[in-house]
Amino acid sequence: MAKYIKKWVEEQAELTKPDKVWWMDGSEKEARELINIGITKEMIGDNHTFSGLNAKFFPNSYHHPSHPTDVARTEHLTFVCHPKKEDAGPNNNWMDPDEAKAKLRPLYDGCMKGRTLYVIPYIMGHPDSPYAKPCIQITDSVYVAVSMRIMTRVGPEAMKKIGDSKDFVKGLHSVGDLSPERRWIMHFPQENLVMSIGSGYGGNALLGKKCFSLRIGSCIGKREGWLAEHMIIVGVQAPDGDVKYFLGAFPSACGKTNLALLDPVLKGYKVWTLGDDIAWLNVGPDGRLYAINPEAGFFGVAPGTSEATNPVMIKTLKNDKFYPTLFTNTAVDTDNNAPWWEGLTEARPKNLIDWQKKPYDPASGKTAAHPNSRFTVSIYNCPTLSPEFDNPKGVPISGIIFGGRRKTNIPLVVETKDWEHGVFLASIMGSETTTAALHQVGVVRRDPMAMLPFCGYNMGDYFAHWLSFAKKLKHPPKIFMVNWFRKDSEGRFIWPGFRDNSRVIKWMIDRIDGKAKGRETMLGVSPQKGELDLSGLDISDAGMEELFSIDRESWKAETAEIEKFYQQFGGRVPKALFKQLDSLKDKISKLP
Ligand code: SAT
Ligand code: MN
Repeated sequence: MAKYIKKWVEEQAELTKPDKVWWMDGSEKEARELINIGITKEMIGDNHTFSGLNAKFFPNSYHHPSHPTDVARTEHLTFVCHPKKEDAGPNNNWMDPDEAKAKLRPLYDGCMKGRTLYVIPYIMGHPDSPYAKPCIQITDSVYVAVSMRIMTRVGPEAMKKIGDSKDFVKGLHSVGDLSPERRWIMHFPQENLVMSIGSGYGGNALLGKKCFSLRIGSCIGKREGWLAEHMIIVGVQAPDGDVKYFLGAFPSACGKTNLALLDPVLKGYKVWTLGDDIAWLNVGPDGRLYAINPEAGFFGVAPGTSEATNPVMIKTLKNDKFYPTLFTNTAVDTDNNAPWWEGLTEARPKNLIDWQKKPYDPASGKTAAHPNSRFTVSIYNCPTLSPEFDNPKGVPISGIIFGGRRKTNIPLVVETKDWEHGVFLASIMGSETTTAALHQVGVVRRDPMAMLPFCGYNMGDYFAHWLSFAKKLKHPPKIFMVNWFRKDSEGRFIWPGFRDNSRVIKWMIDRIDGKAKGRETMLGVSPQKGELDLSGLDISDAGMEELFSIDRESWKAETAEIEKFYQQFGGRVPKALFKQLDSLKDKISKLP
């Protein structure tokens, strides 16, 4: 066996002292054994890790209740440990690597006593892809082991790919005692290492996801000349059969997953799904930008997902092709043992147990499913999966869509002037907060490229890395900025959104094909009157105008905020972006 893998695993076992070490082979037979362990043996508090759900509603489906305090990513406990603090930037929590390890060591010492250590060999990306990365994760949770098999490609191929090399990404995970007091998610970019303890939640514990594919991945990409991005990948097929590939980056609560599985309202158009969360971008031999989705599954938010809002996802969840599908922290309808969440059906079932498996009392004022309850399902179960998904080369990208949730300022759609201008607008993108719990509602939170919590190094350097692609790309994709969330003076959404967003994508395709002329605006090219297909849509001319209106005073305030935002990065924001900002300010001052 590959000697460095063996050595690393032995060292971790010496530290964590499990009763047993289990090398995963990634087979379905093994997944069934692991599920069975979760149903009969492993516990989280008073609950078993898994319980079987009714296959009539969702085949191969299992319910998983998490520890009550372990329901989301914990950004304040997430650190990126570069030797120098400035390299982590203000966008990351930082700790000195030696100090971080000294802190973690005693927590890992003996943490797997009485438990099984699962070794998960996995590949991010297709095994034959030149852009794929082989990795090894260790965990002591069957939930994590089974989830990794859905979300990544687990199996001996990863070991083969690593061979006798030292060069593989390492992840050490333990649920520890699940206490937020002893919970840490620490990244060591110099060693391609993640150490995570105290949480079993997706983004904290499935280390192939945000930890590796984005934080560590962005650092590797910086060194190797590629980009690890928080983006969906879709192919959009026009009535003539031509398929163009798009990337899309949106902060949370902007309908990213719905766009990845869109059923277009426009006749003859079809969306092919390649990814709903992460894209790795490389310049291909032909000078075009190529994207692969390093993952192999969806870890999606359940509440709000229904036949009406996302019929393709419901079909995905009802597909029995890939075993199994997990429902984490949803409620369960006890009359038929089916998972349920707010929004799945209009009427709430009579007899529910909540996400902690306690009888649900609607009078409590709480939701039955946790607001961040999730499903974990294989992408191979998706009926709109692109035939190109397993193409090791990835897909060539024609357009990149950046968006946010903004009631003012950002128009429905603009095409940026060129790569640099596109990077500028992406670097200032933001979203208005939607939940009162953490932030003031309606405040713009800047989230460049939707990467703020996921860029593993100083964001100023990240912008420079993005800009460097201008020279490398012979045929750069067009960069678009969209906003589905403009509101009128009475606070109502002007644009219908959802399936109607395909109208905007059609215009992008027309621009790429040179079929739409567009008109110049302060922010870039927007559709001329008549260029957006509005057939069958009830929207007034005044409404359409409002969707694209640019107001001088609120843009003045916006540029002042952008300047403050840039200044945080301690002089690392490239001059080219300050120049772009100056030129924007100049245009604003000339507005009527
Ligand atoms: O687990 S993920 O990080 O993908 C989901 C989330 O919490 O954002
Ligand atoms: Mn995400």
